[in-house]
Amino acid sequence: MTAPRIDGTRLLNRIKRLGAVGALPDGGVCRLALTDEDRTGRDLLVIWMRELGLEVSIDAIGNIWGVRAGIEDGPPVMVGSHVDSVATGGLYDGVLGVMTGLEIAAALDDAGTRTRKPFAVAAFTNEEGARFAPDMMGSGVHQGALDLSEMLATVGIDGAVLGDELRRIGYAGDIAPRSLVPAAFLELHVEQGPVLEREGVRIGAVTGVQGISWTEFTVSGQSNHAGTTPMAMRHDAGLVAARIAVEARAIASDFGPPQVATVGLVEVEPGLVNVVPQTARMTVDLRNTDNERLKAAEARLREAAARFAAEEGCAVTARSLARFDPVAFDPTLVDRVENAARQRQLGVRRMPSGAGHDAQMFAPNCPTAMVFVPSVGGLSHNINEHTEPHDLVAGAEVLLDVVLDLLGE
Ligand code: HGY
Ligand code: MN
Ligand code: MN
Ligand code: MN
Repeated sequence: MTAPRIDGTRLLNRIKRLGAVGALPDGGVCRLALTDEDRTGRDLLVIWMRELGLEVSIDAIGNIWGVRAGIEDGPPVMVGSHVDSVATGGLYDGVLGVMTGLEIAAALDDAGTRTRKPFAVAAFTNEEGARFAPDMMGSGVHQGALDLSEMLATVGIDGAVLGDELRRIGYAGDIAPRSLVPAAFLELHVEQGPVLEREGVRIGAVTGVQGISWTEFTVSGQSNHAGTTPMAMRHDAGLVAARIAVEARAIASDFGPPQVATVGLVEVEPGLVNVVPQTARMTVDLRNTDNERLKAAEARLREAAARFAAEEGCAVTARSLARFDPVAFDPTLVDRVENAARQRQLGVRRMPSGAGHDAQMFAPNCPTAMVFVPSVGGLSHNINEHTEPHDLVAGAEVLLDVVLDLLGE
């Protein structure tokens, strides 16, 4: 009996094949949640799961998981992530975690290994939140952090209703949320930041995920002639949006790391060169590992937005698109990730995650941990996202080692 081992070529081939779905002309992918490209990626995943003999389930928000039976019944050890992407996505964000789950199932089969516990591989709906906010939506519903009917009614940036899109692509399953709490949940993911590469460390033993706050501001002013309207008579919604953006940046510099602030979207109407903007819509993404600091940042931003609007004679509304508290992973499981890396003579360091992940939705309900591998140049949510093949495989091997221990217990 040989021990299960990762077949790096097979893993990299699956990543490559999924990367052809929604491929962009200059590299990278666009598989926005519940689009045709996402459906094609999902279909390929289900084919692979079935080829591996996994028992496939699809729940009411389209989460997909495949289970490999164990000697005993009961909750599986689950490995998961996502296959949807942002519009300028890379090949590895989310995909690495799901493909590694398939690879672990294949490695178990190759070795003829029967495990005490069942093993599950999962892909969660709309982890990115780019088309339909909030992010980590599928895993949030799966684990009870988000309400199914509320999420099904979500309207996307293109006006589509999430539930309609789910039915349209054929992934409206009938399994209710919270149908499965795994024995443990693990996610392998590219770091998406510069830390591991900068320090020359191969593996990140992720200790948790920082708090996330997404707010949409809508400013209403008055369109007017750009040439004839004195500055004191204007109600310039565009100016208010610009001041909010500058304030977001000031918050990040005043609070200092790890506080970050991102203005990802700014739209002004009518958006014409000679018309004072009537309305402006923008999003601000604030994150911090410390929840109290994040709340202070949110309060400062909303107070400033109201003040800027009042000074300009405009109205402003703020709508929360996502709000997740910081999450800590199971320290003993983080230890296992660290030890597994060391056993393989891989440099490893503990670190929080700057990005949100499906794993954070499992952390309150079962032992959860994540493994990071370096992102070249710290790039992600960018078509040039890259992780060296040997690092992708090393991450998968560390995950395999941790999962094998858990499957046998
Ligand atoms: O926004 C995030 O951190 C994740 O990529 N959804
Ligand atoms: Mn991701
Ligand atoms: Mn992402
Ligand atoms: Mn993730």
